[in-house]
Amino acid sequence: MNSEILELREKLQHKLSKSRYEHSLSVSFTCICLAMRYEYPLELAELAGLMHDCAKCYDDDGILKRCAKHKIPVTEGEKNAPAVLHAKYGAWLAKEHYGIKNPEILSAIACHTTGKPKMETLDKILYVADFIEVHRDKADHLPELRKLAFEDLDEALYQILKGTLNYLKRKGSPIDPMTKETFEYYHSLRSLSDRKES
Ligand code: DGI
Ligand code: FE
Ligand code: FE
Repeated sequence: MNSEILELREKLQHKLSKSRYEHSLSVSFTCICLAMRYEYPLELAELAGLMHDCAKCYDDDGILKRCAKHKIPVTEGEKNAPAVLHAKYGAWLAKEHYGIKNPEILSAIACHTTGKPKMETLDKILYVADFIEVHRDKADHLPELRKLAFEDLDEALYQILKGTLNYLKRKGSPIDPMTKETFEYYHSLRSLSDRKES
């Protein structure tokens, strides 16, 4: 077995809470399954899943401060919805602290919370895996979404984006414009592509 992944698991286990570490492992395994289905390199998917929440050892304020310290640009939208920033800061941490160099992995970590227009395969795999992993139990329609993820990755991505935006609106949470932009991009793609109404 690849020793890099074992070493990273050990490091993360010491940094993250027990439940966050378990979530990271589950996302990692779910990424592997989706990578098998969508013919993406398994070990890259495994690593992206493992590392995606590596910044969750800090709270939102701690992340904002660290972004300032390391001169990582933070948008107004991110300042207003700092919960999304662990993704961008996580990509920085994965590169600078954990030595991950692969740009596809870093991209997937960076956009795993808001998504972004024109996502690549690993971006989509991680975004979807984060939502459907085995210990997630709060979202609606999880059984259907889990099945859909293995039938049509783009449609699963779209449904998760739609559900997330509705959830944030219902809760009155601040929405990062990137979350909306991603939804609108995939909404228009879907309208162009075919028959789907809902
Ligand atoms: O870190 P996780 O909890 O595993 O998952 P995540 O990184 O996808 O974060 C999930 C939360 O992020 C979920 O409750 C929805 C929220 N989120 C996504 N886009 C936005 C957002 N929260 C706010 N406030 N604004 C957003 O634009
Ligand atoms: Fe996250
Ligand atoms: Fe996560």
